[in-house]
Amino acid sequence: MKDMNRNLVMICALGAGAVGSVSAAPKVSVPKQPNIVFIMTDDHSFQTLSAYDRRFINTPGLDRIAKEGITFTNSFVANSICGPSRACMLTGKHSHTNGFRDNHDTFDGSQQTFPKLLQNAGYQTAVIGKWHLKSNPTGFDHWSILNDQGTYYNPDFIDQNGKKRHEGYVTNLITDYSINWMNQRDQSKPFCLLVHHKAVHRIWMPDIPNLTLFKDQTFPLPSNFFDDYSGRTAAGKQKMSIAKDMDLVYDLKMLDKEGKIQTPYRRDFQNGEYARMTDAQRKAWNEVYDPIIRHFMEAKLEGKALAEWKYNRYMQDYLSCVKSLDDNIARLLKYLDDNGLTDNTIVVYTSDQGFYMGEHGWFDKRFMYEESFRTPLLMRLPKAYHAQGKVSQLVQNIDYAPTFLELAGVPVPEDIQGQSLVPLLKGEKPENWRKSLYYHFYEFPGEHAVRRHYGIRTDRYKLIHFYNDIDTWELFDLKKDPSEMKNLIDNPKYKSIIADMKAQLKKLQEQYRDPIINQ
Ligand code: SGN
Ligand code: CA
Repeated sequence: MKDMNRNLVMICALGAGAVGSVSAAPKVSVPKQPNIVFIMTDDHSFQTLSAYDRRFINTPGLDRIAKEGITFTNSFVANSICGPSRACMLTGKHSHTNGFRDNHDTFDGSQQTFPKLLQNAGYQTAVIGKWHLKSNPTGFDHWSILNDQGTYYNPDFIDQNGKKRHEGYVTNLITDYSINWMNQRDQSKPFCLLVHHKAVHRIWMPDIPNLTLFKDQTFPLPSNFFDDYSGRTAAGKQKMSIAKDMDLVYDLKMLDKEGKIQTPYRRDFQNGEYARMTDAQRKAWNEVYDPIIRHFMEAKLEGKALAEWKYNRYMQDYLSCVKSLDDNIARLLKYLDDNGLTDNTIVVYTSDQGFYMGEHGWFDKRFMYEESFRTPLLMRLPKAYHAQGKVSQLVQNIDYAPTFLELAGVPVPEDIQGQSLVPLLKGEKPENWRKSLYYHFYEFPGEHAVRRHYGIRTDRYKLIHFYNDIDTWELFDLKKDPSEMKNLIDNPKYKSIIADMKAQLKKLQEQYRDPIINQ
């Protein structure tokens, strides 16, 4: 574990190219305008990426990025939900500043984004896959995006020519199209390619060859799976419980042909993903799921046994989707190798947020609790940078834009709120690096009923204020209570820490000019 907090990055070379100093010239020179391949997935938890956590699945494709690059061990989002997270990354600004607070908003594509700034600096830019910002992409020479959330099977893609159904499995298709684009790009320019996957978003539909991968496997329940939410009012009001809210047919695909399993979202599965399949896909699907459905019906599970069965079924499908992702990332890395691109391309891997794998009894995200506030972040720089190891400083997804700009030699505009990660990639420990993170989630009323909240996290403590239709505060001591089960807000021993955290929170809200302070 000591290793996890160690900064063992050596990048004497980094200063020579991207950050301006020429004193420590490396043997192999760093590219002045490196290519950038920015891979982002949807809802991929760090618990299911073996560079972070080995309990559930091996992900050699992703681990290769970690092994050959940097693993950020304290990586967080600013607002744990899709569209807002993407808007934070594109702009380097918090949600209240970029204007995209929840998934119902429409992104103002006329504003400054890092792809636009790179494009102006001579980069060829493209985005392929999930976009989910309602307005069409701006700042890209090429875009081919999924329709809204997209679908796993035979998805519709939208580009300048309109919407079209493409036959195949979404993770494979996004990788194919990314490779096709790199093949036909203008080779005289550096490029920035955003490969944005739909996986591992609900409803976790595995690709046909992976359907049986985890079929008979069971997984240890998280220790707080049967959390009663005592002392945490907002947590008790959510609707993202595996036991209560996860739909047997929609989420877990128990579509029995006799129609005995009637659930609120049965039709959504039947008329949605299931209906989109080709006959051959559906036949292969049924061959695997029909016996699972039969066993489930025979078992007549109830109470805790049913909750546990649902958890395992969820894990099986989710992990099978991660497997496709990992295989496709390995394929993309191999393409870079085979085409002489590995030594002049930065590869970044992240997710739009983390996800609950049964912790607190949940699926989904939204909360500022660790599992969804954190997100995986791996960066592989070209070899000449010598950037390898682990970085433990607090970083956030508003930092990616200034990092890409600095690495590309493009001046970082002053209004960007994130901080360039380049000093951390160089192995430095800057004195003035942020000591706390700011978070703000807005989507209430909304699906899963997670209340609006904002908060602050330091390396040790987390303070959250849930507001709107409730008014509750929570304080956690992450060292003593990493699973955030004990709200210390009324504990007199923490009085001065609470006062200090509240003062720091106010400062952050002033620094980032969040209008909430005026309400
Ligand atoms: C969909 C999902 C929700 C999920 C949101 C946001 N429901 O609405 O479970 O929280 O997306 O996810 S579904 O029935 O459509 O699957 S996000 O990653 O796009 O923000
Ligand atoms: Ca997401």
